[in-house]
Amino acid sequence: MKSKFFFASIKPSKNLIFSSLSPKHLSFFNSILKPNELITDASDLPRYNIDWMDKYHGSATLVLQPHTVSQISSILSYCNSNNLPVVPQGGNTGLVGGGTPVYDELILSLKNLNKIKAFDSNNDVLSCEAGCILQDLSVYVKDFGYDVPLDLGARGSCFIGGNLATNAGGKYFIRHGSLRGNLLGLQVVLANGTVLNMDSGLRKDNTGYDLRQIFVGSEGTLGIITACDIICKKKTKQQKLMVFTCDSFAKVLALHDLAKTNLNLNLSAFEYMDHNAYKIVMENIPRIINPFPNKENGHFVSLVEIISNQNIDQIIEGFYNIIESQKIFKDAVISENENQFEDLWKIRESVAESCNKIGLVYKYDLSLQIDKFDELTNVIRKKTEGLAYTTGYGHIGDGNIHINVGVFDKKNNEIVEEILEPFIFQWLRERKGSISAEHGLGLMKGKYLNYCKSPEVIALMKNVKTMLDPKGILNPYKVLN
Ligand code: FAD
Ligand code: 2HG
Ligand code: ZN
Repeated sequence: MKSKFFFASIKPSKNLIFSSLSPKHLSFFNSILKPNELITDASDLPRYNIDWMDKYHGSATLVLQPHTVSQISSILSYCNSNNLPVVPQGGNTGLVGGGTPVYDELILSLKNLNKIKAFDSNNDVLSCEAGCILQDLSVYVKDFGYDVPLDLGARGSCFIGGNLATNAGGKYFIRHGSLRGNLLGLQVVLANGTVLNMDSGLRKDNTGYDLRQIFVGSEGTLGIITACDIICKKKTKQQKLMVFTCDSFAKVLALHDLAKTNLNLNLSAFEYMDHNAYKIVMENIPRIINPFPNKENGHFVSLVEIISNQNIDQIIEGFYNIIESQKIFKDAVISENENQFEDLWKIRESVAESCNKIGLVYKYDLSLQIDKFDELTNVIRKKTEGLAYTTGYGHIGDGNIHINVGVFDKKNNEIVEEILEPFIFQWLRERKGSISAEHGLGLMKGKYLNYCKSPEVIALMKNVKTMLDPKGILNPYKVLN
């Protein structure tokens, strides 16, 4: 019989070829790790076993926190020989249940592989270990006058290895493109302990298959990412954020179009929040100042970041005049200094945290034609009326919407999940969308992979998995479940 989570989803059945941790296994790990590299104390385990949303709960009794690649290689080689399943974990900020165990798989935390190795300003390349916190990398390259090609709300906790393992998107996709596109070198440890160094350090290197890329976005199911080389870009001298309210979603789309046409390479980010997303932030995050305190219901908020090395005010003025003459927006604010820039961004970045205050949140991170964003949000809102609070927000410039459905009363979690799944994935399939734009599949969406990949593609994915991890010890039950 299948067991259940404390919320509705059915757990995949336990794979019976896996061993459970025994004193013999523990003594092996003790022989290759120092005492402070193993966590077994019951009071320390929950923060590794429970995800950021408090939605996915594992029951690992051992967390390993090695400092070196050779320790990771020995750990994996041993786990592979002894059928011990392993969940790689970065900052544990993932939103699809990928970084926590489903049963008692052991957790391999990358937190001690946190050395920044070098920044090469001739080639614009940052070299670091996988456990570096994204924000630390950003601060480090800033001193050289550079930006890392990725930024997201979890920057203070997520690790670059986790970002690569999920191919995280974030707010600067328009400006920098994908993280995988900015990857130069990668070091990976395979399930059998083999260390792969794929770090030629060269910008151009067409020597056969690009094996680095199968590990990017593989969510810990094909190998453990231990180090990387990332291409960074020179900082632009000036940046400002314009925030607009619009009285219809059609006007948000018109604003987006005008921003692309008139700002061109000066457009760095374009994000939006519907009224519910804006409202829940204002009600739940006291440190945030509302720039539009008197707004009536029903408005949409767009954030437009502009960058330039010269005359940013002139660029902004030109753009503002065009959209004002076309009556695209109702109200607007423009950041005047670094603090205001950050405070305004904070509004958008606080939606996820605010939704957590409602109750259990069902998160849908979707790629879809942008003109369908609000339609889908309204369909979901109507279907769950009275049971949940629905927000629509996200990365308009990337065609990526986030719909968060926060259930008011936990007794209705199961009902809401049944209303939404697979309905939402079917709705997307009919419109050729993707069930995961940037968060990955994890435990949550592996079972719906066939909604956007053909049987032939899924079969090849399974073959790749079997070739690299024949016993399936790496992050079992995730992605291909
Ligand atoms: P974890 O959560 O620890 O792990 C994520 C997955 O990667 C798991 O499957 C894990 O097994 C695997 N993994 C981790 N490290 C490794 C490794 N070294 N080798 C192999 N596998 C590994 N995501 C976005 O894309 N865009 C956003 O804008 C965004 N904003 C967010 C805002 C908030 C407030 C929060 C809480 C999350 C947000 N996320 C966003 C989701 C999350 O931050 C990203 O998915 C992030 O990349 C996860 O990194 P992590 O280090 O926390 O990984
Ligand atoms: C964002 O863009 C993140 O804010 C989180 O990707 C989205 O919580 C979510 O659904
Ligand atoms: Zn996002």
